[in-house]
Amino acid sequence: MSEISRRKLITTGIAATAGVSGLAVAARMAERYGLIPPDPGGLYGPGKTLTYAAQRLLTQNSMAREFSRSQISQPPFANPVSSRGKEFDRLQAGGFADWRLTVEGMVARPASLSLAVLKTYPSSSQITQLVCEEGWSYVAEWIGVPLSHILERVGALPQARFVVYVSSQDGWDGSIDMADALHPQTILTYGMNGGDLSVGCGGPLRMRIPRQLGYKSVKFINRVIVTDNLKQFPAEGSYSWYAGI
Ligand SMILES: Nc1nc2c(c(=O)[nH]1)N[C@H]1C(S)=C(S)[C@@H](COP(=O)(O)O)O[C@H]1N2
Ligand SMILES: [Mo]
Repeated sequence: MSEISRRKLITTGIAATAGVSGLAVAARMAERYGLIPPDPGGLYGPGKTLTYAAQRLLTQNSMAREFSRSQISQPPFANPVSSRGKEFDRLQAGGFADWRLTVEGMVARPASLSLAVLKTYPSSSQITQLVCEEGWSYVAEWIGVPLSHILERVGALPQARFVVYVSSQDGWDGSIDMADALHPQTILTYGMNGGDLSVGCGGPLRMRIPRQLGYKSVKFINRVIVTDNLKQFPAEGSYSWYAGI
């Protein structure tokens, strides 16, 4: 589906549902409220475009459900992880003292942050459910730094539209738009269920985005890139780029 026809789909929809007279007004609304999803894989069909637009209109500021401590899954589910390579093993052997998170791209002050530094920033915790697209889920408590805090510290530029996060250990990357990047429940987690985030659960640092499916919560992240487009950043495997729940 071309960019033009995706735009037309949304603007026609807005004009019809909101009773907006004139497609030009609807087009301005779609632009203002960021309703046209990016098209990293070149395959963003009408269904997905409408899902994204509807979610953005209805749930821009909504919160993912939080659970009570007694609802935490026991024992916490963790997927087995394949080898993460020699460099990761070296960092792990050193207790991740040499590990760094780099923050780069459309930012005023690129940064390279140790775990110790991340832990001095304001922290946020959440008891939320991780939902895999394959049909299983678990509830856990995660603690970390809100991504919004990092973006503020490095001075994300106003033209920025997306945040890409990279797991150099196994090549599983993710990206989100600014609405999700700035959302208070989007956190870079270093702790889980009262302890450090184990390597088995994605340590030393894992993105947690409870408003989207589990595959957007990328484990072992060590690079964050702020950008205004996703052209060089393909979506997660064959999965849909936007996975709102
Ligand atoms: N780096 C990395 N992150 C990843 C994955 C992966 O294979 N590698 N799998 C994703 C998928 S599909 C899901 S459902 C969750 C699983 O999280 P868990 O291992 O805590 O159960 O992690 C996501 N994050
Ligand atoms: Mo998954």
